[in-house]
Amino acid sequence: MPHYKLTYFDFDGGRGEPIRIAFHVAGIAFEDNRLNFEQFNQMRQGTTFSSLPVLEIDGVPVTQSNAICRFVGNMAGLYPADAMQALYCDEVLEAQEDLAHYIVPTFGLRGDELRLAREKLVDGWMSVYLKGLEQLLLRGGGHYFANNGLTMADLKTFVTTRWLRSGALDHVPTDLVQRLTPGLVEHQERVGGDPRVVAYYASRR
Ligand SMILES: N[C@@H](CCC(=O)N[C@@H](CS)C(=O)NCC(=O)O)C(=O)O
Repeated sequence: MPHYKLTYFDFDGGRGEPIRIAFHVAGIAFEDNRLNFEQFNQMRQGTTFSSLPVLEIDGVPVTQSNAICRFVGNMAGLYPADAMQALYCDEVLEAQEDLAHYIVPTFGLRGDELRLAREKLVDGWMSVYLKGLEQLLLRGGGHYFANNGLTMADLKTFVTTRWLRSGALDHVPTDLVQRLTPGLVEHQERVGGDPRVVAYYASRR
């Protein structure tokens, strides 16, 4: 078995979290290398694209969280073998990358500038992507996005909606997801209650 080392920020969210859950579901041991921002700044020049996550496989680094999701998802039985279902899964993964690119520029803002940017985001792209994701969930049957079961698409969306509902993002109302897309709240609860996901978080305690 190769040595897997996943380097990401030290919080239970973001682009690294679905990968950590999938490793646990796969039953594959991995080195969970969690960094704070100072540690990241010291090592960022050594990463391929000056960003995280980075998965090292026997010391060879690989980047791009969705590519890593597919790789680990395959090993965990969380990535569809059927090409059409894989397409549905990928669509959800990539949509959330788009959404992240709208959210990230607001991180450096403060005060009124932050409030205005976040309000625009909430009424604009965040609403567009949440509603779109709910549509994709309905296309998949309403419970899961693809393959009639848990896939990486569900794990990534679970991490995103949990974050949006947590209050961690100033000026993003914690009831936004519930108001706009109640199906995504039910989905978050469904995924969070999946025994495989429950077992992962139990292993973190
Ligand atoms: N497309 C890349 C994006 C990676 C990315 O932007 N990662 C963020 C953290 S989630 C990062 O390292 N940001 C550091 C920075 O912007 O300084 C992926 O999906 O892995």
